[in-house]
Amino acid sequence: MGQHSAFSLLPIAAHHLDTVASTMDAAKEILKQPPPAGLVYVTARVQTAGRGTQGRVWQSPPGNLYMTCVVSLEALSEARLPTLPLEAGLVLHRLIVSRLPFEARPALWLKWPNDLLLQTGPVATKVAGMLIEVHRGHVLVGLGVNLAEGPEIDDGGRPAAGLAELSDALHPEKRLDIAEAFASGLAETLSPSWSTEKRRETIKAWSRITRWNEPVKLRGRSPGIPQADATVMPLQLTEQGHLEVRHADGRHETLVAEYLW
Ligand code: BT5
Repeated sequence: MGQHSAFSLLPIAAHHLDTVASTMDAAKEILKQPPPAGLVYVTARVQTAGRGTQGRVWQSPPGNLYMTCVVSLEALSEARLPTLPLEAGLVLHRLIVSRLPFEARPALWLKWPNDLLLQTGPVATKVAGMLIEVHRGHVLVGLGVNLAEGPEIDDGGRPAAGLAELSDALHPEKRLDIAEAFASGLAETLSPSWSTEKRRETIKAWSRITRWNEPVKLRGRSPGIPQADATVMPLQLTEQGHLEVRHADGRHETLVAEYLW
């Protein structure tokens, strides 16, 4: 509890919990009191109601990593929000890559806006997901990383995989180590003030790590949209970090992460 890291400009405080409904809710509990300045994060061993975007379930058995980082929007600037998932994704990608054996590294890539995928066969498996929410003037960055196991996916999502079998550095025993490294990496990335140049660098770096030739499936969009489950081709990130895609009929659309709606 309340340990501080000397490695980043934003001070870091951690709360390690055992069983929670969701670390997003645990983080919101913490926000009922004014939190300390800097980055606060919560981890849990197990979640009983872990969630993804649009109310989807995030399966959360023991042995995987579940955490939520909280940073005040004041410290960030609102202009940074659209690119925040990209920045967080880059931190996550860098962290996991650094713990993978050299030969496995090229298989790891980021899918817009919040998935970390591992390409070991024709279908990439999902090894981590991020969920961003804004609450009481703070941004909450939730992260789930499959270490021990990739649970059975039965809701139409892509298959999941665990990372532990690839590297001892991604063993479930390293869970809190990985959490701390993610929090420090995020604090380090977010500490310098935001600039147009930083935004361009982020978009460039992220664009190198995604796979532009992999179609994106739009799952369960609002009813009434004809292409509710359309498969689209990603084209490029806009200057704001939104994703421009091409539909099968040639029409272009710019996708905006759900927490910005
Ligand atoms: C995400 O949503 O990928 C965001 C997941 C964020 C989870 C973290 S855990 C800590 C924090 N506390 C929470 O309650 N949440 C955050 P989305 O892109 O909507 O993906 C959800 C989909 O991924 C589901 O519909 C399933 O198909 C699939 N899925 C569920 N559990 C999974 C798992 N453990 N590993 C891989 N895929 C999973």
